[in-house]
Amino acid sequence: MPSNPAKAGEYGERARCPATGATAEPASPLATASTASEANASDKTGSGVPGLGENHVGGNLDRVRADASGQVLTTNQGVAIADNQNSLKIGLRGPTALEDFILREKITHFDHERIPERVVHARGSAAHGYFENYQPLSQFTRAAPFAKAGKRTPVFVRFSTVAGERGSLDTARDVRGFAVKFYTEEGNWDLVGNNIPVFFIQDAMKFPDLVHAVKPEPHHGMPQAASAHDTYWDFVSLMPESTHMLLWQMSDRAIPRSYRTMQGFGVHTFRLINDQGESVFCKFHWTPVAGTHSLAWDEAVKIGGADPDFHRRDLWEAIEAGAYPEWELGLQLFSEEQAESFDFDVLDATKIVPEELVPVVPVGKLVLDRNPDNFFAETEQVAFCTAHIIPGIDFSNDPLLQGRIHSYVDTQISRLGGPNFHEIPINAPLAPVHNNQRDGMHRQTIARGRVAYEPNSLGGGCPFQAGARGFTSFAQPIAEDKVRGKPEKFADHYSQATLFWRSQSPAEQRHIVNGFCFELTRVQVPAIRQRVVSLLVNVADELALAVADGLGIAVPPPAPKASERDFPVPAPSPALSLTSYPGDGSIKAKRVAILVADGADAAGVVSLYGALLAGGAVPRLLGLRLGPVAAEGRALEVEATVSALPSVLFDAVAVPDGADAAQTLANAGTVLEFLRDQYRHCKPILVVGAAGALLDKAGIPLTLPDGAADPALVQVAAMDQGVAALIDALGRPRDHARETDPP
Ligand code: HDE
Repeated sequence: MPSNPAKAGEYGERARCPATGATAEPASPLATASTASEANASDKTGSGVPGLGENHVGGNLDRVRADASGQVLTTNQGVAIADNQNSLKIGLRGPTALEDFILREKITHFDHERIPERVVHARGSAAHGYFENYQPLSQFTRAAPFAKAGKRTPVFVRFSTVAGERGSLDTARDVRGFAVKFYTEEGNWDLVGNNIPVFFIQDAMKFPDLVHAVKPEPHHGMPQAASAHDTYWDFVSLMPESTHMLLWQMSDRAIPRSYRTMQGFGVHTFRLINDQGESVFCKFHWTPVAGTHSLAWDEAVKIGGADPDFHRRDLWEAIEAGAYPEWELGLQLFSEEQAESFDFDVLDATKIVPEELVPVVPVGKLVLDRNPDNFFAETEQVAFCTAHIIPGIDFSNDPLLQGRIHSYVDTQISRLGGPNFHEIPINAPLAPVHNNQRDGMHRQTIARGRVAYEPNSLGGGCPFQAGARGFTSFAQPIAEDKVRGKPEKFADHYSQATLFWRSQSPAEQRHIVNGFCFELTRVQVPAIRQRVVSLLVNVADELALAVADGLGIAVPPPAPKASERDFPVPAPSPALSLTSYPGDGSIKAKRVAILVADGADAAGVVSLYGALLAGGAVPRLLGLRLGPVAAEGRALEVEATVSALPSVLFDAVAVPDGADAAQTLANAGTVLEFLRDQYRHCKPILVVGAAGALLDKAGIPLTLPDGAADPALVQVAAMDQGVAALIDALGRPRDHARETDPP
């Protein structure tokens, strides 16, 4: 069928069926119809929610969705293509004719199918979903998503790393972007946040410097997706305001287990404004329902090789499996007077507002329940802009935020090829768009009439101003000198770094020290290492000492402070430790390796497999080779080998009973290494009956280093005694008590 029904009458019978080709007869498009559409449908069944042609975003994507099922191949002009194998030649062995418009169109389009990647946050993954509001917040804001209890607003959310290029690995040590586009009926609101609540710098003026320092060094283009190099540490060591952020970046926050298990933060102080024009300050927090979980550094490095798409795959597969990722949105609301009373400046993005000062109030939840149909059209072309705000929300004067308001719109103009990127379907608001902006590259809208100015009489004065219904900036009185400089409290570079350090568990502190040691060991210039440690002296003596020790240097004198003033360090804040977010105990979408070989206890495997599936986990049978293994009268099918899907790709491992199987597995170095990595990375291990011998062979201690029982090491005589304990351990955060180096 012609793809454009409005033009159907213009096509004759001959256009329907391509001419028989010289080498192969094209299958009848009608004959392929059912198969093709089934293939397409099954592709999406896991998403649970809308199939092709349905869309949460209220239909603005439907208009442009294409489905080739049952359709004939055409050019971009809709001309049916008879032969997609051969170019047009002058004689079978002769040159190709310049007139071959079909070849030229195909190659030309291909030649131009890449767009520039994002200058930062190039590597990312995204999903559709919704935000559901708990209670009306009209006392504080007139923003549409918060208007009613139970109100759902469609969203598109993109997670990203910052430094790596588009094809770089997911598990680099890096900040993660957490950008949410709310398609509200009052226009699009983009909350473009990160998974860390503070930032490296205080003023937008320094952003290009920061990014140039962290990106691959310009002379040789190395390293990729890594901050462990001289230019980065040179810059931050000369920018003491980055110290607080450095502690977060060296912590486990920078190596999340998945996008589903990390927090998100708006970072800056924003304003909420109600119908009366009254304003409160606001900080935005996203807290994952599944809890905050991170990787071990050794694991992150190994995953980089085993599956560079680890986070992308996790997000995609969880949504396909119906284990929809969820976060709760919390707000910290405070008045201007409260802000004045704080020891820090709320306009300084290197500072948090401790939850002990202003509690986080839960106001709604975010659910991601549908994968994009097309990575390029949606995930790549989505344009988040901090300038996209709606009535009821406003900026604060945070100088970092002020610079962002310009940057995001600006960067899309070159990345997406002009000023009409708002018309790209994924960016188009649900709210109607009417203004007098016209033309430009790639304009889609056909604006009717001769009036493109305001005021006008020829167009009846339309489109007209909305007055009080429209966006109104908060009328903040300002009487100040125009200056370049910073407010006094911005000079406090260390008190919150110390607060963060003191709020970490011993294991978290160990990891921070290891993070600094790893990164600074990669730094070649000793003076840079020295300078970083001199910053840490101002944070905590024991931190500076441990890092200096790891680098084999003496602790240097503290870096000079920017202010003589003594900024108090608040009491430790539990909310700053990842241990405060254990999650809901769910095992949904967690991956469990079941190691099998000939002679494995089939009944045990089947019961474990079933219990894991019932809890929403993803069990995989792993062995030394693919195919069936004989297991007490029945065949178990090995789905992958331990070398193809190594230990780091699983959240837990189980080895069922069976003397022969245990013997075979114990003789394989890859299996022992698999178990050691599970142990080293503090993941649950279940061994049943004869499989217990593998622990000894792998050198895995049965108790924790302090002699206590290891709750994540389940050794039982029969499978039915161990399933519940494994599932329980799988639902809990990893217990780092096991961590020994080397194990
Ligand atoms: Fe960004 N940032 N940023 N940033 N940022 C971009 O916009 C910028 C900052 C963040 O998934 C760029 O579309 C400046 C803080 C995310 O598409 C660019 C400054 C936070 C994303 C840009 C900052 C962020 C970006 C590059 C300092 C956390 C990815 C491509 C003044 C609150 C969004 C693009 C996505 C992307 C500029 C600092 C988060 C160049 C100038 C602070 C999550 O416009």
